[in-house]
Amino acid sequence: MKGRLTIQETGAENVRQLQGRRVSVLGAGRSGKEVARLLRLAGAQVLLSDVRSTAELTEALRDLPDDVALETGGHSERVLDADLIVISPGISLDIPVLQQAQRLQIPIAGELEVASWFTTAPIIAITGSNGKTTTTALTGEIFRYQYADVIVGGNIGRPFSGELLKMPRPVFNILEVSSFQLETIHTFHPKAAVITNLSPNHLDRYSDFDAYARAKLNILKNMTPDDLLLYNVDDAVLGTYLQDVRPARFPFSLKQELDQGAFWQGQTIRIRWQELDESIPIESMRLRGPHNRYNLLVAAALGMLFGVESRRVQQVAETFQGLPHRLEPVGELNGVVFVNDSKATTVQSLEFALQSFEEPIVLIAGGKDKGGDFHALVPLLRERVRAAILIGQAAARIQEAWQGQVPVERAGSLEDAVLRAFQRAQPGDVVLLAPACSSFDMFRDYEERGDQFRELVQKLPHRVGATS
Ligand code: UMA
Ligand code: ADP
Repeated sequence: MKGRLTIQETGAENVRQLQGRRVSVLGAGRSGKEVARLLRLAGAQVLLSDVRSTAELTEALRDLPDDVALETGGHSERVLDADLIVISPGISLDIPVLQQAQRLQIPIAGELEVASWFTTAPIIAITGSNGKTTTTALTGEIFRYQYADVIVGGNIGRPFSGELLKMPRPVFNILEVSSFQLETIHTFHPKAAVITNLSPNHLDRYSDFDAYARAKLNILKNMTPDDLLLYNVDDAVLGTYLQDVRPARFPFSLKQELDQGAFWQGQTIRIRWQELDESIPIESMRLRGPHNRYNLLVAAALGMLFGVESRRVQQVAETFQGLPHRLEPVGELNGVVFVNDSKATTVQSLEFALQSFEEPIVLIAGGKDKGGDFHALVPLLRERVRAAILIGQAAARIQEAWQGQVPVERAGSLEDAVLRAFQRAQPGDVVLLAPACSSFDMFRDYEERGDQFRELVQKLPHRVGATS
């Protein structure tokens, strides 16, 4: 028997150590399955353990390799019979079996950490409370125009492990990383890190905002002065957490011109960094809203810093249509436009969504409460929102915050909410689904919520007996 793995500084050493070692992987979702494969490839003996029953997991485990042992219906003591435990991001270090593992001093690493052992190509890691996925996707598009083998993965929905299995020798790794993933890194070392912004999120998992912010800032853990931190200098809260950081600081802003950093000058993106001084005119940008000006700015800055030609940025700005569930137009009926922003799961993202339209908005919000401050939005709501229709567990708390400021009503289901919103709307209005909450009280995830919204909008003409 080889004994416990001691995590070393270099990925190659860690990969070498995996040969013949017993590794328990917790969570048989997307991350767990892919990292199990990667571990097998490195010669580890893998046990994959999940709290869900075999029946529930049948579909998920269809293509699991035979030589991965499986435990379902809970994490037993078997998990502790390991030289390393690898966990999925959705699993908290506080669960009993992991507390026991910590007492027994069994090393624990997240999927992101383990995947990073398998590549020496530069990592560009993008985190923040909002805009991670869009910024990652835009950056990926810009890099892919120029470089053939670019991984775009991570929290974006494609585990890093799985992407490395498909592309073992990338030129760049562009990763969206979440606070959950950053809790369990040891050697994960980005060449460039982005923090898009910092506002309350996931307060159902963290004890307070500070704990959440600290998890995000763990992205800096192994970074050195040779690395770059791109950060939103307009975000005062973020600024308070960046007083003493090791990597070189690269600010970006929508509000001020910077001697060093990236900013907008009218319709031109300007990037200044050491000898680099690049102006990129953006004649038309398909993505709407001020938040997307941030997202493109960051993606452009990364492109310029890593040798992409500026015309690639222009091409992407003109063609990138955005991702599903992020300000996605899903239909129009009697002059009312319906927009699906199901991924707006925080108060801050709702704020940006409201700022993205000139037209009056009938808002559908609510869902599983993540502890956001709904009072903060009142001035903007009064300015932009004709009526708010509330759904889900958080409805009562939101109603309390908004009552008397804008017309508010409650709906028993999303279907009911769509109908009520349409009845409230006037031609020229936007019906916006931007929940400012997660979806898990009524849906599997934000995607299911957005998909149902799209379908309900498509069926609406039949329900109201109108023609579109
Ligand atoms: N499970 C256990 N034990 C537990 C808890 C869960 O076995 O105590 C099992 C579940 O039964 C399930 C599996 O763990 O089978 C799920 O693991 P997971 O929740 O980590 O889900 P994955 O499918 O691996 O997806 C994860 C990310 N999920 C979370 O962080 C919750 C995905 O981000 C990410 O896209 C994917 O890895 C690839 O990297 C989703 C997300 O909501 C989209 N992220 C949050 C966000 O963006 O705000 C952070
Ligand atoms: P994340 O991956 O961080 O959740 P997304 O790119 O998926 O971010 O966008 C989620 C929602 O957040 C969008 O629907 C939009 O309303 C909002 N959003 C996008 N970019 C930003 C940004 N830079 N700042 C604030 N809110 C944003």
